[in-house]
Parts: sequence; structure tokens; C-alpha cells
Amino acid sequence: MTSLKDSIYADPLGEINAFTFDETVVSVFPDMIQRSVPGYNAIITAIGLLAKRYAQPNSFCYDLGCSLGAATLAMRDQIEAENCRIIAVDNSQSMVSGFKDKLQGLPVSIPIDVQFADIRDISIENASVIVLNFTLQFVPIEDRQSFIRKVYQGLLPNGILILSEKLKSADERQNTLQTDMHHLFKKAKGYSDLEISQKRTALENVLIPETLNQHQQRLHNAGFSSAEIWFQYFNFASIIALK
Ligand code: GEK
Repeated sequence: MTSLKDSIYADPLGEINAFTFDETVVSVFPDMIQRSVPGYNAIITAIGLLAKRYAQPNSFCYDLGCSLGAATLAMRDQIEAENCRIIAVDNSQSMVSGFKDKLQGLPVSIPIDVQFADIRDISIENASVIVLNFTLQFVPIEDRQSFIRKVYQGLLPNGILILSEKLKSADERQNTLQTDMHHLFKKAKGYSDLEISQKRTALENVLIPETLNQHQQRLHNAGFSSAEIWFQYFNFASIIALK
């Protein structure tokens, strides 16, 4: 599947519908996410390296909200532990089909199961590595604590959760600064002011960011003994949580 340039919000739209991961988004997704999420490629590379360090023999590695499988493929390229399986889950049928198509042409080293499901409904077990790379922000806030508890319970001793999220700040000036810098980042990547503002409207009430403190609190409530930021680029951050 070739990735096209994202121009979904380039023309003025009379009515802006809530953002969904449909066929149109899937066709431009690799371009969209790289031009919208500062540090995306660096995080994907690091997920592979973290999986190399933390994947345990005879365990599962989960990529929850896998989209077209960038994190799954980074893990697959790095994992050396024997008899691992990667379970990649997404509730967008278009994403799941796109990822399955992409896998057709690729060599199979570590088995990969691509599942069409809501991550709130799946069972998680025997996991050494769990990746939530910019996915939790789309899960309704009221479901996040019970879901993170399930993630914790599915992890083996010494397991790791990599949680990447768009963050908001409790400090209004920092919030404005980070939001402005994110928009400057997108402009530097070629998006127009119109594209940025229409996309922002589409994501309202769909992508709900929280503060770092809220994430850390939730992770600790679930049982994680440590949850620290290892990467941040403006208001986009990634946390490592240890069981
Ligand atoms: C990457 N991780 O390239 N259940 C399953 N999937 C979900 C759910 C849910 N409840 N909610 C959202 N998704 C990827 C990028 S994109 C991030 C992740 C972004 C899925 C949704 O369908 C989409 O594919 C993905 O989570 C979020 O490393 O576009 O900002």
C-alpha cells in the first residue's frame, strides 16, 4: 500500500465531521502521523529497542491501537527472545485490512496476529511488552482506569508498558506555548493554517489529552511501581511504566 500525502483538510469544509480512522485517513496515515506527531519516528525506533531489551521468551508483545503496524514491525525487527508472538489490535477495520495487506509482502520472522477489536474488550495475558502508542487518548476517559488495570494485570513480572500520549499542561501559559509550538511544527511540515484548524475541530472531543500527573496517578493506581517520561517533544510524550 502506498502512502499518499495527507490533504484531507486542505479545502474549506462546510461542516467538519468528528475525526474517524476510515478508509480516507488510512490511505494517507503514514504521512499524516509523521507530519502531525513530533518525534513519532524516534519513538517507533525506541519501541523496537525497548522490545529487544524487555521481550521475554514464550511471551506475548501487544501493540494496542496498532494502526498500520509501525510499532509492531519495529518490535518484530528487534526482538531476539525465543518463541514470542506479537498481538496487534485495532478497532478500525480499514486499519486492520491495511496492516494485513502490508504484511503480505513481508518475511515472517516472529508471528504477528492482527486483530480487529476494541482494546477495552480483549483479554491481555502473558505479556512482556505492551505498547499504547498514541491510542489511550482516544479511549473515553471513564474507561481508562479499568483498562490500564487490565494492562497491568496482563503483564508478567518485569514487564513494561510504553505509553505515548499527547499531553495537556495544568499551567495555562505552558499549554498555550506547547499548542502554538505544535502548530508551528505542523506548518513547518507543510500543513496550512486552514488544515491545522479544521483538523483541530475534527479532533475535538475525539482525542482527549490529560496531564502527565493524571497519567502517572492512573498508572500507580493500577499497580505500576514506576512511570517516568523517557521522551518528550512539545506536548507529545512517551512514558515507560514498569510492573
Ligand atoms: C502507531 N499506534 O503508528 N480499540 C482499538 N483501537 C483503537 C481504539 C480502541 N478502543 N481507539 C482508537 N483506536 C499507532 C498509531 S493512532 C494515533 C495510533 C493517531 C485506534 C485507532 O483506530 C487508530 O488506528 C489508533 O488507535 C490511534 O504507532 O492517529 O494519533
